[in-house]
Amino acid sequence: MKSVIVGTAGHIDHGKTALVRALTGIDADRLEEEKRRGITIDIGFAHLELPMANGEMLSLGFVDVPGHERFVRNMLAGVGGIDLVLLVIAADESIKPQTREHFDICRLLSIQRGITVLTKADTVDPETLDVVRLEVGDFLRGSFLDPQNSPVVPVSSLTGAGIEDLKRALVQVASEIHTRDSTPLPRLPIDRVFSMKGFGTVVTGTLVSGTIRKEDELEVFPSGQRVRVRGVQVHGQPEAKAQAGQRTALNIAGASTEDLSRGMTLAPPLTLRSTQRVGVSLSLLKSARPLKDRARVHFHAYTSETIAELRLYQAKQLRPGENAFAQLRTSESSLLLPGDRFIIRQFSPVVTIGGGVVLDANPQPKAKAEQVQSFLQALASGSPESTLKARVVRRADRGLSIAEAVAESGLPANMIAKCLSGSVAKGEVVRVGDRFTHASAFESLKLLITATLDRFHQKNPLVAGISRKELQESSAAHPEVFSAALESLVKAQKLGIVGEVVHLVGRGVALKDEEAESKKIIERAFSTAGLAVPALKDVLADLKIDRMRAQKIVTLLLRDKVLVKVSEELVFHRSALDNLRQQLTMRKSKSAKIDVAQFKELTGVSRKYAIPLLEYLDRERVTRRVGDHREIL
Ligand SMILES: Nc1nc2c(ncn2[C@@H]2O[C@H](COP(=O)(O)OP(=O)(O)OP(=O)(O)O)[C@@H](O)[C@H]2O)c(=O)[nH]1
Ligand SMILES: [Mg+2]
Repeated sequence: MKSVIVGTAGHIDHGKTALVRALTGIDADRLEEEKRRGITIDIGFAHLELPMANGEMLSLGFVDVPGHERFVRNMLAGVGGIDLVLLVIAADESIKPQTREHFDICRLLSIQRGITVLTKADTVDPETLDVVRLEVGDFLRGSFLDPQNSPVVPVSSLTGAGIEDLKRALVQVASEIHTRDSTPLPRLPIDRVFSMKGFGTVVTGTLVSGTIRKEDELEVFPSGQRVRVRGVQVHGQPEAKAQAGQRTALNIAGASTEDLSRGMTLAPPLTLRSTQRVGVSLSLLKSARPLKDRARVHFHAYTSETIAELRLYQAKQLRPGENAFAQLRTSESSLLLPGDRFIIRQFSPVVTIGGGVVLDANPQPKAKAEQVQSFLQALASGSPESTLKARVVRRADRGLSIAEAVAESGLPANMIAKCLSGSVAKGEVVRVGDRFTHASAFESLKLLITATLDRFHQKNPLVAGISRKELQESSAAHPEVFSAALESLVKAQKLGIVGEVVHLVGRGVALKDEEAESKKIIERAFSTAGLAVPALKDVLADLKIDRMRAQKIVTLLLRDKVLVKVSEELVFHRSALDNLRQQLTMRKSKSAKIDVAQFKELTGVSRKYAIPLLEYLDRERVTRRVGDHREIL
């Protein structure tokens, strides 16, 4: 059975509740105070089944809203999930302030279809009714309720005149509405919470997407509490499941009425995230005052309501009638997903000033304004495929996992893989396990890896390569994406991996056996010599390898500070110099002064070594020359 949610809209006392009763036989004013005062305060509900032209039944769920200007926020809680609006205008009063405001809200929420109902037709003569028709026609021209494409039906809820015409119009318009897709993740914005004897906690709402079944586990957003669905009711009847577009009541286990309230949302556990920042496309009404960057506004989405601060990307203010991409920072978290419509109202005095659509509920920290704007542009104009691709591009070499894509888009996991499969096949997107990376980011990562290796090899000609871990830490890439990039470079024979060490092919060749052995010989010759070092050329002359290769090894030992050059001719082992420093520090406790003779005596070296060593120590600021002796510092 096709289910459509019908909402009323219109000025106070124009006959919305009376109309719903004339259609359904149900009084949607359920509160005692409403009955006493004869006005609607909070949203009320009713339902009706009508046969369609094809013989199938049509299920209509009604959300009746209050017209009083003080209760617009309650109206907003009801209007969020509706498919079709009945714009109620009393024939004896015509267009009034909340006619305009409710109509603006419907347009801003992008409600696609509706019927204009001229109520209280019994109270005016035919000429007056014609005048009202003309006025209303002018008012609605060019909108989704333009009388050229959408019915205008005069009725009297008192006499019943026109009610059958209205039912026919409802069937006609409702049958043209696309059935909501019940496959995406279910989301139920809560509009009422109460406790029922023998049942416990009950929540109601319009199921805006997906399907909820008995025994489903759900998460409460933003509190994070887990609940279980004990029972499902649709229009007061127990059902095995509720589907998108149905007024739904759930009997809940795991939460009390105090834990839950209007504005919270029920959705599958561990898949989505609440947010306090959303990238949006925002429209300001022509009737609004200019809205400055950083202005505070009331933010309404589905049944939730919070305060938000506006962040504009380009201008300092948004002028009446303008649209812009912007970020809204809400004071409270709520569950919002791309495609969700919202309304903003002026902070004070509170009037509706604009609204729009959520494009991105996961703004990335520190993103540049221009990048964000072009990203939002791509989201605003794209299909699920292209918007997902834009999300992949945004994540660069961090990649976008399926779980992240689900949380960002609200699409179920199987849809994500399906949407991206075309791009993967074309090579535009690289899939690594459960993660997607745009091909250009993947190529850049490979370039970054080879450039890092190239720099490393240049600086370290005698080192085999860079450790895989160190190389990975030099990039921000996701480890899985990084590994895939390495693998791809290995496959392309650009680089090699030996154990944990990565090198560019043809570079960073490890020391050959005889070179490694020679390195050891040189090192040993100097470490055993202490300060009485041999001449470097003598040590090298004894090696089995040629002079060029021997010189390479010395360069390496000097670079790694195993050997230290004290003068053109003299090279010492680091350990010998460390010992010397220690000796001097110990001597300092006796006397801070030392001359060349005393130095020779202390170290046992000849004058040929003593002078260069003392000059080296001066340079190292271990000693300072004062006249013909040194001061130990
Ligand atoms: N004569 C006549 N009176 C009507 C008609 N429809 C509603 N009324 C009367 O108008 C008054 C207001 O009707 P409601 O249906 O409560 O108006 P409403 O639009 O729901 O008002 P709010 O919910 O407070 O915004 C009631 O006294 C109704 O009996 C109608 O078609 N003809
Ligand atoms: Mg009412």
